[in-house]
Amino acid sequence: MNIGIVCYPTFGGSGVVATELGKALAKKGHKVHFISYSQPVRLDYFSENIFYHEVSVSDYPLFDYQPYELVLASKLVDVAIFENLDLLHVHYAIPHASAAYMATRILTSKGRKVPFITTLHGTDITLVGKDPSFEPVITFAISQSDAITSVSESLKKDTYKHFGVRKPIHVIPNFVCINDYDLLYQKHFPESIDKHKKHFAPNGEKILMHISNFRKVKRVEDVLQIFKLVRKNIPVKLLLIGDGPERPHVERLCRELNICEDVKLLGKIVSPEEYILLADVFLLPSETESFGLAALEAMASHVPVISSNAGGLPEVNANGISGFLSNVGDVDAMAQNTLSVLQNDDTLKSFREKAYQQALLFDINLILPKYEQLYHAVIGQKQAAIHE
Ligand code: GMT
Repeated sequence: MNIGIVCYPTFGGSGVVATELGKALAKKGHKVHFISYSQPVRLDYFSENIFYHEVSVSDYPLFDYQPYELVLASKLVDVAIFENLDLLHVHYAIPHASAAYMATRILTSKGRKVPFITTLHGTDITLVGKDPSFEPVITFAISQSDAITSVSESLKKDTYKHFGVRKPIHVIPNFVCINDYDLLYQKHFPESIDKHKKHFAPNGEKILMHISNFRKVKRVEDVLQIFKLVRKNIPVKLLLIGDGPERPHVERLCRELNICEDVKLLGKIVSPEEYILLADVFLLPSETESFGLAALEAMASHVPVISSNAGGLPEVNANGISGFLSNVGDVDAMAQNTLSVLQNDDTLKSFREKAYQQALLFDINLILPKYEQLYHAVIGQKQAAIHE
């Protein structure tokens, strides 16, 4: 197949999933055209099957706001015709679904039928999309998609609840390439992991880790509160990876809680996988989380997860198995759970193994065929419609 993938190129989970999906499709022989306003951060290599088309928006002085969506729609038309695309797969509804809708209608007017699939990732539904300033357009564009997917049952439910969408939504969970994680683990375990752990935890302290975009919804302040409670009981260090609007607040709170000497903010890291290997426990106390890709990446790295039970997290983190779930904001329970995972080496080892086993359920080899099947179905439907 010849597939156009539209995504955000940044560190966010939707861009990561879209890029990893495209790379895996290309490995299976499909031609994959990434279309975005800059090269996706995880698009770290090119092959004969991978192409990148940049959407560049000119800076006309007339506009206070540059019309990115229109430029994207025009680019989609251009790439679809020139590259003879079989379908478009857009990740994150805003504004990708409406741009794809417009592009496919323009293509129809030119006698080309190109279906589009919208994958809902989370905040496009739970936060931004619900906003009345977007809602009518989002509802319409999602409903006009030839197929809709969501990354969890929870997000599917939220979409039906908040939007007037009537079409079926296919749940296709996010994934990791277990083989890549295995290779990395085998390369570093145990010598190199121990060596690098010493860098951050010189006296054998346990390492807690959190990775996010430091937005309010991630409740990074809860991470600090959990850490403080755990630190009262056992020697620990906290590594924070990522950056975003909450960072100054997080830095202030570190000082207020008097924990700065044991907390390290590492900022944005393009490939955090090597760092995750250093963690003993991964913390994700989010307010809402449609899936929690970061939690899955931790589990694939043999790291148990202490998380909230928001959104799709219970579909990813198996309570009492790969880690523990607690109500949003219950930092006492999350600290207790962290301590119970870390209570002794055998318990930690067992949680590590079970976290990894749970991650195997989300291996790309199990998930990729679900997308391929959907692509075939959607292309087939479109062709049948042409011949009617
Ligand atoms: O986590 C974020 O805020 C980024 C956001 C995105 O769209 O890039 O993540 C969402 O999509 C990820 C990939 O499907 C999911 O793993 C995250 O759970 C989801 N974030 C939220 O729902 C808050």
